[in-house]
Amino acid sequence: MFASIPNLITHTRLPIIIKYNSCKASPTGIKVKIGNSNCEEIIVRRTANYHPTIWDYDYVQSLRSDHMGETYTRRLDKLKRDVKPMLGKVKKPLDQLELIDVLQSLGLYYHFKDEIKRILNSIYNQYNQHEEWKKDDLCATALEFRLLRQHGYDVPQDVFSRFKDETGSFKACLCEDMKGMLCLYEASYLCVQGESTMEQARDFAHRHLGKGLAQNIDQNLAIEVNHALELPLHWRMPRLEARWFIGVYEKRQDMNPILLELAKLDFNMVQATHQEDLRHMSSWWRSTRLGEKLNFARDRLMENFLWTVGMIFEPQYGYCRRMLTKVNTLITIIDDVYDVYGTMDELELFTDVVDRWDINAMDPLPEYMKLCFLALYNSTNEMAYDALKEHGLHIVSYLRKAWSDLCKSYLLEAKWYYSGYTPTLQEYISNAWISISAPVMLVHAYFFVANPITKEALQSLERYHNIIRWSSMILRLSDDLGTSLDELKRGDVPKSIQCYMYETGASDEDARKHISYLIGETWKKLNEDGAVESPFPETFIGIAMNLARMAQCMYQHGDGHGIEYGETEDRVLSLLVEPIPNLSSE
Ligand code: LA6
Ligand code: MN
Ligand code: MN
Ligand code: MN
Ligand code: MN
Repeated sequence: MFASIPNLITHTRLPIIIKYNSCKASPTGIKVKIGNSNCEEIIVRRTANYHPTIWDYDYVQSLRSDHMGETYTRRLDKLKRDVKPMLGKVKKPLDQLELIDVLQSLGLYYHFKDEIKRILNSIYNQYNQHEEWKKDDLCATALEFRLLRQHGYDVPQDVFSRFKDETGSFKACLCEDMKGMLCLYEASYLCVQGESTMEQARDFAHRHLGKGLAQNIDQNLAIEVNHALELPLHWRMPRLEARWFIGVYEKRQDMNPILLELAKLDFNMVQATHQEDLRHMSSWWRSTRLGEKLNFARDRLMENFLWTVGMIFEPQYGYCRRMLTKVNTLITIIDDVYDVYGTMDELELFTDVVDRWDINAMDPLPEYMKLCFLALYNSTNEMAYDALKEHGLHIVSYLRKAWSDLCKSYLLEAKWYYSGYTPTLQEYISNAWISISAPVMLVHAYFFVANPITKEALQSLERYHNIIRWSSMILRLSDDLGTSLDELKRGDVPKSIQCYMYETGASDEDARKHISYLIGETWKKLNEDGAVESPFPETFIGIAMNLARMAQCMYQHGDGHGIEYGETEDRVLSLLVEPIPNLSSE
């Protein structure tokens, strides 16, 4: 029954220890003097064969978009002043919703937050009145549903009842309306658990969109349908979506040149800010010299920065992006310490030192772990110092607790690995949502964006509020889909897919389907907990959701975090390196 996963059971679990009788040429490793003999133990460690970074330091430092400075700022302000009245002028609800949707997709929501909120609020307030405009219009109904839910309004799934027939199925005639199908499909991802109409809607729309593609539908619509079927809007990384949608919007018949110019200019100006963040972080990363000293670990400054852009792109959150970049680089290398390089004894020591958060306890650590720990300790304490300075709050206990929980979860996986143990899926998941490191990222992120920091939120952080759990879970499961094959080859614990196979006897394909299904179910929980009252500010909830989106982006085609070339390289280029050409003001 388990024939398809033999390496789970037979893989060599113990680090190979070779005894040498003299000190002559030996592989680099830890040398342990055994008693009085001349014998040394050479520990041959695992290797992940991660490639060296493809992003040269000088190249990163040379990235300097010229979309900065007063000329551009003035033009941007002028365009914003032109767009604001448009939002006041559109009166018909459908026109309002379409304009809001376009602004959001172009990445411009943050400039018009107040105006957009006001409009949505007024639409919600007259929810059950004047329904003529949407009564027979599936797209209008779905668009309203999606936008209102996205902004936390409680809209019932029953709004779709009128599109069903007596048998309770969606009316067959609807499938002629491709745009309606697309709207319905995107809306269906805003569902919460137990909403059967929304599930039905998703299946129905998915089926007919697929059929529509096989027929001769409008070419521009086909591009949008393909895009949606690849990954729904609600699951997409916002910046990448903006970059893509600007190109789509440009080709639309009803395109508004002012909106287009604003979107392009804003994108390029935001990119210039990101480049500035990136240059600072690449200098910091180089100054730590961890990339060169820890040769076994992933040197992935660019990707670690890209994650932060996925989590929060708005220019005013540069501090958050920079600090999260530090957090991510530390996570990435420490994960490799546990998964690849460290011996069990070393890992026990390291976990203990992190838990005690005590530099006086560092002495027994091997050299490479001293570097890791002190870099972690110094960076974390520096962030805590910033919080003390800005908010008068001592937050070290929250940060070190998150790190300690992470290291303990890493250690448990290492124990499982060395003992050859395969946990049940449930047992695996109860540890793996922490070992994916999202709680560490999110706990830090809260302090970088919250103002004021509240007692309620601190308590929720400590208990790892559901929003943190669901976001972490989506990251974990997506990561497993993208990385577990390579991980098993190099020697690592069985991940969710393999645990499920082992437990149920399912094939790899079916296990992957099950994990994808779990991702969908977790999104429903995240939708629900993200919309109800919570002690967290909107910005933080946005970061948690975006982290889940970023995960789906990074692992969409495999290990986009570990492997820099290919998809990830393209994304870095289009988001962080290349400005959008053809600005009409140039
Ligand atoms: C992914 O690597 C990795 F390093 C993460 C911690 C994912 C989140 C990304 C960051 C830090 P791997 P593992 C920006 O697949 O060992 O090795 O948990 O993670 O499966
Ligand atoms: Mn290296
Ligand atoms: Mn790993
Ligand atoms: Mn790991
Ligand atoms: Mn992984």
